[in-house]
Amino acid sequence: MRYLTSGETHGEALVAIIEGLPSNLFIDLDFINNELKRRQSGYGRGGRMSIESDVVHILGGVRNNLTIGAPLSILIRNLDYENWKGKDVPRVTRPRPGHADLSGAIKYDLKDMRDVLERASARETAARVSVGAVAKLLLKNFGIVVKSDILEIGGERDREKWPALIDEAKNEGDTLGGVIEITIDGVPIGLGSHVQWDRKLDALLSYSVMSVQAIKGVEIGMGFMSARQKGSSVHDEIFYDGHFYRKTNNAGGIEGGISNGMPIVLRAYMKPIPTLRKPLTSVDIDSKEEVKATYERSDVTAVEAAAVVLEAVCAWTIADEVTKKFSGDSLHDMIENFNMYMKRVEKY
Ligand code: EPS
Repeated sequence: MRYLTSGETHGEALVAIIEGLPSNLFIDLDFINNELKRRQSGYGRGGRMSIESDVVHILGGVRNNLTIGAPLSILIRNLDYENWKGKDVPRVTRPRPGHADLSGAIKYDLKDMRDVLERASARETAARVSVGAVAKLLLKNFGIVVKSDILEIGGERDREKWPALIDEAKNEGDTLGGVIEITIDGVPIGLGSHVQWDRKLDALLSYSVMSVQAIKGVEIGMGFMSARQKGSSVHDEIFYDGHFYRKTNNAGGIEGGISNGMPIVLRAYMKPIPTLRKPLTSVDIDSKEEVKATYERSDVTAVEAAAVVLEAVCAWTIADEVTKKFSGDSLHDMIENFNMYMKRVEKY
C-alpha cells in the first residue's frame, strides 16, 4: 500500500490518498473521527484546537461504507482557513530555531518562510491520523491492536506533576517534549524480513516514527539500554510448551527484522515544539540582523497528540506489512491467507 498527504496548515483542507487497500473493508467514519478528536485533545494544546473540529469527508474509494479496491481519498477541512482567506498575511522573515523555516526557505528559494511553515506544521498529522485510523480498521480483522502510553513530559515521569509543569512552561513562554511508548498487540510471527535491508520490520517502524514532526529518537524493546548490558541479560530465552514462547520481551517483539509473536514495543522521543512565545535568538533573512524568532501562536506541548499520531503511523506500517504477507484484493482473500498461514505456524 502507499499513501500521500497534501495540504497546508491554513489552507483550505488536508487531503490523503491511500492506494492498495483491499475491497470490502468497512470504513467506520465514527471511529476515524474519534481518532481525529483524540489527536486534538491533551493538556497544553494551543488556541488552534479550539477553532478546529476535525472530521473526514471520504471523496472516493468507498461505496455503502465498504472499500471497493479503488484509491481511498480523504479530505479534512481547516476551519481556520476562513479566518485567513483573502487576508494580507505578513511575511515571515525571522526563522524559528528548530523548525524547517530557514533550511526550507533556502532549499526552495522562498523569500517568505510562511511557505515553509505552512506545510511543515504538525497540522499535517491530522491527515496521517485519518490514514492510520483506516489502517487500524484493517488490522482489527487480524486481531492486531495499536496502543500508546505517555511515559514522560518535560523529563518528568510522575503524571500528577504534568499539569503544573505544563502551566509553568506556559507562563515562561516555553515548550515541553516527552517520551511515548507504542505497544502493538496481536502481531503474528513473520512480518518483515531478515533477507533485505528495506524489509526489516524494526527499520520500517523506525522510519515511520521518525517521520512524525518533532520526533528525535526511537528505540525498540530494551532499546538503548541493551548497548550497556551483557548479552545474557538482553536476549529473550526460548521455551516450548505446545508452542514456542518467551518469558521476557527485551527484543520488543522483533528479532532479525521479523516479528516474533510477542507484542511490539517501541518508544519515541519528542523534542519540545520549536515555536516559543519567548522566542530564541535568530537572524532576519532580509536585514541579516540579530532578532528574536517569529511567534504567532503555538502549543506548550503536543505530546498527547503525538501519541495518537504515532499510533497511526505504526498502524500504517503494520497494516502495510499485513497486506504484503497476506496479500489479496478482497479482505476475505486476505483473511483466508492469514488463517492458512496461522494453521501452518501452529503446526511448526
Ligand atoms: C497543529 C496546528 C498548528 C499548531 C501545531 C499543530 O496550528 P497553528 O499554527 O494555526 O497555531 O497548533 O503546529 C506545530 C506544533 C508546529 O510546530 O507547526 C495541529 O493541528 O496539530
